Amino acid sequence: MGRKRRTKHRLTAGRAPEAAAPSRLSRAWVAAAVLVALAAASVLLWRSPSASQASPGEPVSAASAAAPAAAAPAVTAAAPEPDVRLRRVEVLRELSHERDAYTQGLVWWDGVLFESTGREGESTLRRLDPRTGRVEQRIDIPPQYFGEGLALVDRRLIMLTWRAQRAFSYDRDSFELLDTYRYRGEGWGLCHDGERLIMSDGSDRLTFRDPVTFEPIGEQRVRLRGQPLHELNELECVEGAVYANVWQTDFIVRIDPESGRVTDYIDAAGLLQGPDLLGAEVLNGIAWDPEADTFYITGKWWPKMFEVRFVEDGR
Ligand SMILES: [Ca+2]
Repeated sequence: MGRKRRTKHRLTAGRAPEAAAPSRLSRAWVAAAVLVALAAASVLLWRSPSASQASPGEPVSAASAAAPAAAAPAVTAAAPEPDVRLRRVEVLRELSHERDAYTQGLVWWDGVLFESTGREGESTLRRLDPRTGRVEQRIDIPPQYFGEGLALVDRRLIMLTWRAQRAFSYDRDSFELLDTYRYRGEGWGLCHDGERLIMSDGSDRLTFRDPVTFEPIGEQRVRLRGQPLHELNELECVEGAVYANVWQTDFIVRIDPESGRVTDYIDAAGLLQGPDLLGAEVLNGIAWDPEADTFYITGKWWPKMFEVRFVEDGR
């Protein structure tokens, strides 16, 4: 993957005024020490697991997949600002998830789940029974394409590809290919808020698109505590907000798409345990069931899917 790693959340201590009195200098050193501590916490919070150089298409070992869970305590230590709510996942139910599903997109609609999966030669579009996780319908995507995010617009399922700069539109019921759209850049996550499509590309940018023409109609940069939040991946539009899981972490953020501000920070670490981690890759896939007001969460090659709620973190 040719994408450059980005420097994230760099904090600079800044110089103390040269003519400052000793007491002011002391305060400056204390402030500098606090900033250094914050920077260290930020590095802990945002460091990638051992698979940091892997692309979304490269398998990651179970140990790597488990790494974000081990890093979870750093989140608490990072002490988010009061305006970012820290929440956790309450598991309501577990259901099975096909182990060959390298999940890239997940959408709930009228009692069914639609899922897109990735990797060249293995990408698929599926319909699942959310009561059991069983695959009820499936088509293969042409092998040269690496499937990515998925959104439903009326009767059309729109599926991104990672680097081919094409999105495919499929009939919701028959999975017949209806149309192909072209776009620039990478395709990661996609959701439909009822009026527009919202798309991520692995950066901190959300691009708004016309749901009929797929043309860009605006964009928003996402910030967590004032800092750019990169590697936004699978998306879910929920009542005016956008939920995104962040690539290579077990964290989900709730974003206000109008301001770009992260309002909620959800720790989803530890969903998979023990043998279920074997061969499993990162968390990816988030869908909202508006009837039950619950979320479905899974990951790449995860053997399970979880129906959950996001609740206040009482820790
Ligand atoms: Ca989704």
